[in-house]
Amino acid sequence: MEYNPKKIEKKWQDIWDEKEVFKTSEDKTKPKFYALIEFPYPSGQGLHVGHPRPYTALDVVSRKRRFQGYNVLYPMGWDAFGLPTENFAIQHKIHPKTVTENNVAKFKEQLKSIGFSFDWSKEINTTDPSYYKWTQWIFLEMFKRGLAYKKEMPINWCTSCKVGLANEEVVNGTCERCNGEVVRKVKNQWMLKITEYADRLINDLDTVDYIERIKTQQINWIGRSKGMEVDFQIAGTEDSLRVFTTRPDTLFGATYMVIAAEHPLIEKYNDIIENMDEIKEYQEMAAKKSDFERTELNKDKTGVEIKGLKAINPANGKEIPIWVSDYVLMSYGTGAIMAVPAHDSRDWEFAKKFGLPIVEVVEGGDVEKEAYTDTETGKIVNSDFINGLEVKEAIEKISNWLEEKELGKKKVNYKLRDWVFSRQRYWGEPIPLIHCEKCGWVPVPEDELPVMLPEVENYEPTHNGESPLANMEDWVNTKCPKCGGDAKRETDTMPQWAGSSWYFLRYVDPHNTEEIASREELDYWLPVDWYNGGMEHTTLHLLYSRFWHKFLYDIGVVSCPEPYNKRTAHGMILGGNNEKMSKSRGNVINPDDIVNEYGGDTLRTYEMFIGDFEKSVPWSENGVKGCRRFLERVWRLQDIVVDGNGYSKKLETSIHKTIKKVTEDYETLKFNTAIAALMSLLNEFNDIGEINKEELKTYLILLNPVAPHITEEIWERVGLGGMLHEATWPKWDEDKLVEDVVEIAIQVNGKVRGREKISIDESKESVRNKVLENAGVKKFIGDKKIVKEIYIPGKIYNIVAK
Ligand code: ANZ
Ligand code: ZN
Repeated sequence: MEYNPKKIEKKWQDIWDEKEVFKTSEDKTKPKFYALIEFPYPSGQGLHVGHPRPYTALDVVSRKRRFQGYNVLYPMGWDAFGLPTENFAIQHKIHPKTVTENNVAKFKEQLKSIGFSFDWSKEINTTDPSYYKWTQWIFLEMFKRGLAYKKEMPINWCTSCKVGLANEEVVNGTCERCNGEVVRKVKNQWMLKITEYADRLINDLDTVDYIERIKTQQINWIGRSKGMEVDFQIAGTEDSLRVFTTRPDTLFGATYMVIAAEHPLIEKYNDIIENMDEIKEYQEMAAKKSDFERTELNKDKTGVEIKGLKAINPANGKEIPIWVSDYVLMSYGTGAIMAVPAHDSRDWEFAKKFGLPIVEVVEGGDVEKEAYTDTETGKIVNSDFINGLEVKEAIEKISNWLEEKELGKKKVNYKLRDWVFSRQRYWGEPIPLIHCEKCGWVPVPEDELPVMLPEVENYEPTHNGESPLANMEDWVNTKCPKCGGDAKRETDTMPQWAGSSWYFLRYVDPHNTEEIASREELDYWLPVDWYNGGMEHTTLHLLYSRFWHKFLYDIGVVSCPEPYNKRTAHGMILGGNNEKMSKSRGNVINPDDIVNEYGGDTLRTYEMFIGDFEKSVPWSENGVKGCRRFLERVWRLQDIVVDGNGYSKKLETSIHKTIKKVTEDYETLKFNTAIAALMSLLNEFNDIGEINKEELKTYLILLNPVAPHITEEIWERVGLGGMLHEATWPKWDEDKLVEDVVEIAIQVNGKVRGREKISIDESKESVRNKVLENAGVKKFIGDKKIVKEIYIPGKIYNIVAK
């Protein structure tokens, strides 16, 4: 029979489903393996070929671990709240819930056609009230402990989605979702104090096995910076201006100061400042720019000097001017800096542009040409009592001096900001709080959770930017749970990142109605053993979920401080011209087409064979065809199988080597080289012309994690006993990894002209290749024509040439 994936793939998917082959076992004495991939957002476009890459990778590992006796949890679910669904719903006038249901059904069907070994009994959906009840519960626990607070703050406002965005959702000054213009707007927002966890989020990276670039990105994102806060007196007042600096050693070189456009000092000295009009104008201009635009390094520096105010440098008592410029952000440090143009590049550019003095205080560069920023070499100069010291020593000495004089104190700052947790949109979890004039913000009582997302007529945001829930008077007006008086519900919803911040906990016990998950299940399954996802989630989702998990650890819900033991990342699959696949470029490949034409096993094999798993690679239809041909050749192994026990002498070494290679490569993301090894073993089988059942068994088990349907089918047809998924993983024998090697002599026209080492079982063709490449032999054959070759296996190779 021909290889026909259409027939066999559906058959095996149904058998696995019916027999619940991939359901986790209740037997908690077994070692566990919890494999996790980032659950998809069920978009209207359905799956694209990028999705199956990580899914197949951990499917391979999961299937292998099951053969090795592990109790494996490999779950799947839907991260289904969010803007695209809502926007689609608005456009097509379909309820977001219906849109989500349709999309989920489509995704699920697609995933099933690829044969992933998900335990579908653990399926979750973040938009289910039974799920978001617990998202709300966690939020309230944070609120009760002061980790959620409301704050007037400038937010990034997308003028087109009409929604506040987190900094992370603003890409190059535009909205990540719609590319619309983003402006700053002041709004009352719910915030989560992730900054309180900043140190632990850095320090605990030492306890987990994440690939290095993920650790580095997280550390940089949190941006811990050790420095000092120093007070500069404002001349003629009792006030002082506080700055944050990482280089107190350069204090003598501070020739001016800069404050952010929003700094309160401006308001306070309104009367004294001589050029208020000019400053107001500058403030208005700055308000239109995002933090990103303001801090862009190459951008031309702008600013205005504040006339009528001066500061006093505490080191030398000199009066220095104060400027306003947008290169200093209100949201970092104190919103003010001491400018040291000789040793800071931004200050240098600014000073050059506005003709401000540049005073060298660390030797080693030419500060008229550029800022000298090296802190490793060079001695302090022009700095009185710290002259002659190295930078590090000088920092230490002047810090102590400033602290003694009560002019400054040591301070650690973070780039990480608290998390803006409000959205003025419909399709999200309602924030379960009630506002009472008398009692303030009051949590909805636990037994009234979830606060259900009500049905609305219209889910477009209101033109004043409130969530559409604000229009529903029946829903908004309620009673205060504390005093019983009239009160109003919060109408903001949670951001898209909420549901994914704890989903890995729900998977272990998704139907629990009493708690997030039972303690027993949590203690057994957590932490996640292996989590694979995209690099684009390193600083957002991965950090947010570590934060939530740590909070749940602190309140005693989970027993481990970190959620994921190991984190890896896959590269992207690119479309034509090595570009990211996208609808707008028209280069998206639909996995359905590949499954239909070549089969799910071919798709899986190709996605694992396509190249280094961690790197981005272009899609190639020829590559797909090659993998299909490989599977056809595997299919034809049925024709050469013979009875027999144990591995034959001829194949023994190759088989043991392949077992070792495949076993190790699957665990180290080297799927491509594992498949290459299986291809080369297949060639050997075909060279020899027959294999016995034992050899076929081993081969099929090794290939099964990559191509599960075809291998099960061959197993059944040949009658290898039971079903393949019940088999155990083969072991290799270290002693059998080396082959017996012999040396043969090579004669040309009766005389020995060379020698070659070959293995005892090496095929004639392979020996011939070595012989003809042998330097001595080549030389003696020269231009002559080979007329005869006789090979006495393992002994001598005779060539007659004329
Ligand atoms: C004087 C100085 C001299 C500085 C020098 C640097 C080099 P990180 O490492 O990022 O924490 N700074 C402080 N607050 C700022 C704000 N709100 N907006 C823009 N820049 C700000 O960098 C800390 C340094 O960035 C601080 O140290 C300050 O400049 C600047 F040779 O103070 B420094
Ligand atoms: Zn009240």
